[in-house]
Amino acid sequence: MPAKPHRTIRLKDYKPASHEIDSVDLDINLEPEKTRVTARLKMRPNPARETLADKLVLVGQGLELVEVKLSGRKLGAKDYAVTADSLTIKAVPEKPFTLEITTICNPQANKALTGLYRSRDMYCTQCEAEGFRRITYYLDRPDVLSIFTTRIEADAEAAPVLLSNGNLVESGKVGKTGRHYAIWHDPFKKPSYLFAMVAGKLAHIRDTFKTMSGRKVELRIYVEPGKEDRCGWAMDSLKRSMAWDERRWGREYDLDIFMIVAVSDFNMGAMENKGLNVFNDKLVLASPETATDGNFESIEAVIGHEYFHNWTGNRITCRDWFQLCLKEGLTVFRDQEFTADERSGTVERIAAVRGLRAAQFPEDAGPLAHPVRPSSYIEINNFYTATVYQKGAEVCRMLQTTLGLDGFRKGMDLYFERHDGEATTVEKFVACFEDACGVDLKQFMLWYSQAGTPELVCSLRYDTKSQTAELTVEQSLSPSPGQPKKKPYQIPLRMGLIGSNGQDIELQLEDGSEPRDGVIELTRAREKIRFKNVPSKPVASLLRGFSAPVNLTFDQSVEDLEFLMVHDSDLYNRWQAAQTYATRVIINSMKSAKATTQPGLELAMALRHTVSDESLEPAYRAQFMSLPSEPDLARQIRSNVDPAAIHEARDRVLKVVGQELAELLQQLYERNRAKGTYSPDAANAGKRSLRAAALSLLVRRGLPADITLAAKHFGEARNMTDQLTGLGLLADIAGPERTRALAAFEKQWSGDLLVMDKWFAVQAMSDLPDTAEQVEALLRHPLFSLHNPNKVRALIGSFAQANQLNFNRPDGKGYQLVVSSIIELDGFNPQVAARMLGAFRSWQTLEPGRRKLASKALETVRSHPGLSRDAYEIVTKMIGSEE
Ligand code: 0A1
Ligand code: ZN
Repeated sequence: MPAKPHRTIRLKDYKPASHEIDSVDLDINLEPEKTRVTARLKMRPNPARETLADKLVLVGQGLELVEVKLSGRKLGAKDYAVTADSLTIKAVPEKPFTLEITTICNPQANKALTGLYRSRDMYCTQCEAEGFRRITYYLDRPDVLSIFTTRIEADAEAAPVLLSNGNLVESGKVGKTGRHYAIWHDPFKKPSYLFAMVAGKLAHIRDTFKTMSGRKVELRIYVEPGKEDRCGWAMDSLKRSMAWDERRWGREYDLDIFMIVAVSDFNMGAMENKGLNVFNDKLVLASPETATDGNFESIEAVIGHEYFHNWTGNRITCRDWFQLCLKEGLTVFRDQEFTADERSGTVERIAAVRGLRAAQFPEDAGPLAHPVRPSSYIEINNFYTATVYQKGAEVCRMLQTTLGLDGFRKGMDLYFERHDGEATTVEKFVACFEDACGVDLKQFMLWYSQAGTPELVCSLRYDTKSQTAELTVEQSLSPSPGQPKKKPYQIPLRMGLIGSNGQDIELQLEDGSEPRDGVIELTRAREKIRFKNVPSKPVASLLRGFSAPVNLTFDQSVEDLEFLMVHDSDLYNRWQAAQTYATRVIINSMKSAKATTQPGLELAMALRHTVSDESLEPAYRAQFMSLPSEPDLARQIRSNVDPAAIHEARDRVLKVVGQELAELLQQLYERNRAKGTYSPDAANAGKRSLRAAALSLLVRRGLPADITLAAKHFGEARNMTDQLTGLGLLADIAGPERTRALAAFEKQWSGDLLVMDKWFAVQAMSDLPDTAEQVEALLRHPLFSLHNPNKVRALIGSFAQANQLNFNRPDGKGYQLVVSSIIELDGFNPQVAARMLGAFRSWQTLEPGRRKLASKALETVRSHPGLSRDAYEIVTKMIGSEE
């Protein structure tokens, strides 16, 4: 029997809270197994309430209730009712009152890593989305904003550092008890999900930042003692984030101190708690020896992301969890713009689109599809998705593309002005752009309510006589769960027409007007756009910069693609043309594996021009050479997917490309050697990535010399980027070099758990045939632990989500392995378990044999007794139940 159904929460049922909370005084008395929390809440009926305010229902979970006082009077057992997840005070006055609640919780036993828990010896909290209710009974919802004052008391030796949101107002010893305390006050109203508290033995580095109005802000990064020397990059990223938010959006920091704490056990990447960001340590700690260029870049992006939340999320928060994209989509958009400005705009755009296509497109095409603003959920933690985050960011980007940079900025300024200090909605956000720019965005709102990736089918006709080019665009949208019929979107299509000389032709519409920045606004299911004064047959470059999150079908000849790869003034679309070309070659070679003996020859020639163009950034050329991934190809094939056939065909083509370009690749490899000491900046990282891309294609040839070169790259590496590049390549090649390299890496890094995550991941991603067995063995490795989410993601996540070949092994071994780990994990950490289940999101696109095995594996999960609400929601949607 399936697990019992759980309650569905719906957007349309939103009702304001019964009460407001003017202030919260928390007194947290830390003990590993019995932490006593007293919450003093100053409350009053909410003027916006739709129900009577004569009783009060608070939520709470896993709490032991000690005492409740209403305006100073201790309540008797008959005055309140306690259930597994609530505390109801049966009668409260319909005027301001004080409620004092004392509860006990057990941080040591909290393995779900939400609420108050312990990571190693540290105490820390994670309250988004609904963790605060595990600390005390409360109106734990984002539209209840309050002023928090937090007193923390703990053993002075076990927890010398005591932190919470806001500014420190007092600290001292508690008599002669060996305990001490600190009192923090946050002057900004906030919802409970932004509350945080950290206590433990922590070291810190510090710096200061002078804001644009001249205020001095103290900056601190707290880490496990001994790790201080790995915090420099995070601090540098923080200061650049603060400066960028001022420069680009006019947004200044508002407290006297900004703190970041790195913790080892964390369900997600990081958390934007007001003035006290808590981070997964892998997104803080970096040194050249222990972190890759990719890690450095993620640290910069996530430090930026959490910092930018201070305005988009904290100062202006969400009315309810359905509005999650209001803070997340917007903040991802902001962090992407930050990366683009700090590094290279095109390279960032390519990376963002790769990420979107890899994570969000499959979500949108499968059983977990949901709109950027979902209309229902069972467990909100399941909605921290690629759709809410990444597609949500694309929606903001489209607004910017449609309104222009200045128009978008005006709308943002109005949003900050109108809604500062509020919990608001997507409608109110979009209204700011309508009002600031005098436009109607009604149709645009569909991007928030319809799921699925639109299909754009385009064709171009040229008429020599009238010198006109006519572009026909049809948009369509397939049904998705709960949405059988869809309406056409407003889509900003950025485009160009390129003349035979390789130059862009000035776009002139029929009425003589010129589209701004080459952007055409599509609004109908089918439309024709005519361009006049086009002197000769042009080549069209459509969806420049990926101006909308759609699938584009445009029947272009190989010659046109080759032309675009060389001439398109839009570098993003040059890259896209190469991807489209390569996809076509690989898929064709699958269809006629025998007929084409050398698939990829022409592709190699076409790549050569751009790859060897020294005027282009190395990082861009590296992206240009990174041909479509196996999941990229599976997405194009769409149904009856055979991952092994894809792997084989891709391998075959890449081998030819490696052989054909060998001389050029060797040159690139030699000439881009970094000189001097390691620097993580974009230019140096770009060189390393170009060398890595060249080496990876060379190794495809499978020659003994290539394997020696990969082993040498590994052995001579002076930084983690090069070391891991070498190890990753060797991990796919059975033989003594592989064994030696893995053993050497383990020996060198077994004392560093973060670095060991890379060792687990590299093996889990191997395409060797016994990878599933290796992963199974690694689950028993002494350094592996299901209790550490980073380890779970490194081993199980990498295998299930980044190893299409072996996860989908035709005998079902991959599925079984993953499912049994997920079931065990679900017993104590449902959030991470449910996330891992996402690996099955495309199971229905597989060929029948694998589909059957995947379905069986999912059934095993569904029928597991005691399945969490988190996993239940995902698995039932995935299978398509009666729900
Ligand atoms: N708001 C965070 C994401 C986040 C969500 C839930 C968490 O707890 C399980 C933790 C972090 C962000 O966007 O960075
Ligand atoms: Zn965020």
